[in-house]
Amino acid sequence: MRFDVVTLFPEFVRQCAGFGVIGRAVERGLLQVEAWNPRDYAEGGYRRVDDSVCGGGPGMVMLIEPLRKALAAAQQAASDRAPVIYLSPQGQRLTQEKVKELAGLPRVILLCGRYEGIDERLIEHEVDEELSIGDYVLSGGDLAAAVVIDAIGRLQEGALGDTQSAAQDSFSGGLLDCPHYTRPVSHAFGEVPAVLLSGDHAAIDRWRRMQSLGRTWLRRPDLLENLTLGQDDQRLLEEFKREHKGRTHEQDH
Ligand code: 9D3
Repeated sequence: MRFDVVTLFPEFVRQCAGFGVIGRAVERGLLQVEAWNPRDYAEGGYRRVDDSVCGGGPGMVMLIEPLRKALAAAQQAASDRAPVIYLSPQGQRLTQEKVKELAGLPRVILLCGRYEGIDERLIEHEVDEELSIGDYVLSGGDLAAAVVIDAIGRLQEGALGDTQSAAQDSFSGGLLDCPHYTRPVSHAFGEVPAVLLSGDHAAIDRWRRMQSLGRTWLRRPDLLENLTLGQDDQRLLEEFKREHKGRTHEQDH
């Protein structure tokens, strides 16, 4: 899959694509990330990419022309026409469902704004879709683009090792992850739960499923509301609730 990112901070985007799972996917040729700087397409000695807001008010708005030219260059860099996604607070919220959908595309162009945003006419003419990464205020779309590349990139076939798996992801099953432990089994901070040392794989699977259900119930009841639990899951969750009662857990309610 190929990402072309239109950004005033191309070095930031390139750096982000150089680390960890995404860096390895790029090295293996599973993923390509290219950055296009609208400043390279700006006119005059000052290479202006922004101007004051029409109608008055604070801040600046990104000019149409440098962005239009940078987008055209990004489109022409590959043979097929790519959908243009504008990262913006006004967009649809990014979800794992949306991530999976986008992961099936051969290519997308990510358009990043700075300042107050970009001229609405460019959005109307060039943007296919607007996406937000959540209800908080960032200073620009560049970090959001890096989030999108990370979430989509790790789903590319072969990007994750065999020990990790996209199928096991928290949210993929609509539930939060179970707790994880490693050595030492005994530590001043506590013991590893005995079931995990039992060698009984069916019991371990049941315990993990129960923890996932229980933690989702405690921490993200909104996720549980969107699921219909099977009979086994309902029993596991009831068992968790019984064990939870009478116990106090600082981070839980
Ligand atoms: C203080 C400026 N705000 C006035 C109400 C508007 C505003 C403009 C530009 C708020 C944020 C931004 C920059 N944000 C993004 O470009 C952005 C973003 C975000 O802020 N939150 C979540 N997802 C995204 S995607 C792009």
